[in-house]
Parts: sequence; C-alpha cells; structure tokens
Amino acid sequence: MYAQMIKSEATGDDPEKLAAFQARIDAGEKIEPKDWMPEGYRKTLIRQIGQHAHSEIVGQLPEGNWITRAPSLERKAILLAKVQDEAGHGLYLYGAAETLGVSRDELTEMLLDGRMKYSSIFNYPTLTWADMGAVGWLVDGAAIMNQVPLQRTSYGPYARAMVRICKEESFHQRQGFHIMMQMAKGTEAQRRMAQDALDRFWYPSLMMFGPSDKDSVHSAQSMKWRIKMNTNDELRQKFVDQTVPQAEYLGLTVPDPDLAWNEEKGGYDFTEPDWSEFHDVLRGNGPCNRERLEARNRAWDDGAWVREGMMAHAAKRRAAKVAAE
Ligand code: FAQ
Repeated sequence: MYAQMIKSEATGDDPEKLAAFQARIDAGEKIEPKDWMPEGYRKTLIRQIGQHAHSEIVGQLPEGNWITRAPSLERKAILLAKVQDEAGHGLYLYGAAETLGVSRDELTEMLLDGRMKYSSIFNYPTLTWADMGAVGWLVDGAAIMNQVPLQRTSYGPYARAMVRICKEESFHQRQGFHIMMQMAKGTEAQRRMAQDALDRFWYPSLMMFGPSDKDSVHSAQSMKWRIKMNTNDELRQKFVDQTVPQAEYLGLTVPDPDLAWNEEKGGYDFTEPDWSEFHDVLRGNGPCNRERLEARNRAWDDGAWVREGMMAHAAKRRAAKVAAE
C-alpha cells in the first residue's frame, strides 16, 4: 500500500530536473538532504531506510531472548553489546530517514500499524543457544553482504550511516561464527544443535535478499538511482559462495541436496528458497510476526510516560528561557 503511494507520486517531476538529477547520479555524486530530488527517489529511500531501521530494532528481539540465558558471563556481555549495537544502527538509520522529511514518530507508527515492513528473518524463533551462532554468522553475514555496497549508495546520509554499521556488523558476524565453531567442534549434542540451527536459518537467511530478480518490483528503478547497487539475486549468489566453504570448515552440511559447485559460472548452484513461505511471512503469517509486533507495540505504550515526561521537561525549559529573556 505504502509502495503504491510511492509509485503514484513519483510521476509529477519536471523532466529537465529529472535529467539533471540522473546525470548527477550517473557521475557518482552524492545527493544531500537539501538537494532537489524526485519525489519517487525520496519516497523510495524513506521506504528502504525506514524498513532497514525497523529491522535493526525488531532484530533485537530474537537475540534479546537469549541474553539472560547465555552460557557464560563473557558470552552474556558480548551478546548484550551486540544487541545494543543493533539499537544504535536503528537510531542512525532513523536519523538518516529524518533528513528526508519524515519523523521518527511517523515511521514508528507505520511499523506498529503494519503499513511498513521489517526484514522477514526476524519472524523466525531462536530456539537454542546455537541459534545465536547462526544469527551472527548467517543473518549478520547476509546483512553485511547487502550493506557493504550500500556504503556507496547515492544518498549521502544513508551511505555514511552504512560505514559505521558495516564495521560493527563484521564484529557481529565473527562472534556468531565463533559460537558456531565452539558448538560444531564440541560434544556430539552441541554439534547436533549447530547443525539444527544451520538447517533452520539457511533458507530464511537467503530470503533476506528479497524476491528473485524477476519478481523484484523496485530493483530496476532503485539501481538506476543507485539506491541499490546490486540485484537481489547477485547478492544472494555472493552470500552462498562465501558461506558454503565456511560451513564446510565447521564440518556442517548446508541443507540443500542440490548444492553443487558450477565451474563454468564460478559459483554454486543452489535451490531457491520456498517463495510461497517468504510471501506468507511478509503477509504476517510467519512463526513470530504477531509476537514481534506485539512486543514493539507494548514497548511503545510502556514508553509513553518517558516521552511525555521529556516533552514536559522541554516545555518547562523553553518557558524558563523565554521568562529569563
Ligand atoms: N523482508 O522489489 P523488492 C539486519 C519486500 S538488517 C521483508 O526486491 P527492494 C541487521 C520489499 O520491501 C536487515 N520484506 O524490494 C541485523 C518490497 O515490498 P514493498 C534489513 C522484504 O526494497 C542482524 C517487496 O518485498 N536490511 O538484518 C524482504 O528493492 C542481526 C518487493 O521486493 C535492509 O533492510 C525481506 N527480506 O529490495 C539486525 C537492507 N525483501 O516495500 C539484528 C536495505 C523484499 O514494496 C540482528 N534494504 N521485501 O511493500 C534493501 O537492500 C532492500 O530493501 C531489500 C529489498 C534487498 C531488502
């Protein structure tokens, strides 16, 4: 619905301005908040950056679930730091979206009432400690694959936010892989947990890159505007090529019997995710969609007194300043 709104509003721009804008993009210039931009470009960025910010925030929930149950003090401290980083990423991204003329409150409302999405991956449950390894290794791994190119995206505030986010995501990916290494090389029961986590997270991680190119609604225009630097399938392929040798190193089996190295293309052939499951999760029917949105709605309601208190405090300070002048 929100996407349709973007498309219908994208058409009313002056052709000369549009051509000059495209020339700037083609020359590799960064677009900054006060520059002229087509309405469709602005709305597409709000959609993508907003969805990305929401993903970072909702993405705290599956891992937050394990902070109190981490197997050692050290693991607890590391996981806590990682989850805090995700909150920080959400805030940089909301900040970047705000430069496009939308407020954080508006974005939050659109998340809470279902008008905006967050990444499908966070609608899957984290059932065992090995899932913390799989999330860091695969989910952060997929996020990095998608986000490293976004450091060169055409919109300045988004590109700059990505630089710091990518540095932190790479620490996240390593901590996940380290958990997997310990589990995979541990007792037989631990190895089985690691394999089970890989079995459950493999396809949901592949879905993070979005629908296949032939079904991707936004890719062509977003790539023309350099909002996206690669297609969904290109990044998915790179992720598979990078991750399969890591699974082999761990002694784990990727849950795809048709996975095979293709010498000619210099990459793996693999089975595509079940796209009907992907669309079902997007429609709100994944295993945890309802739980995740309930948690975010509860947090928003529980935080009302903090927001009201801060607004009242700011109003008092303003009044005191006016009185002193
Ligand atoms: N989940 O035409 P396309 C992270 C929607 S960060 C849900 O191909 P587009 C860090 C799409 O919105 C993870 N919806 O769309 C972390 C569109 O629907 P709409 C988030 C999806 O935008 C780790 C429709 O399908 N990263 O995980 C998904 O060109 C661990 C058609 O698709 C980003 O957001 C999906 N997976 O390409 C945090 C990166 N895929 O809006 C905590 C930036 C597609 O028309 C713990 N975003 N859809 O109603 C992007 O690169 C792009 O937006 C894509 C989708 C590639 C996700």
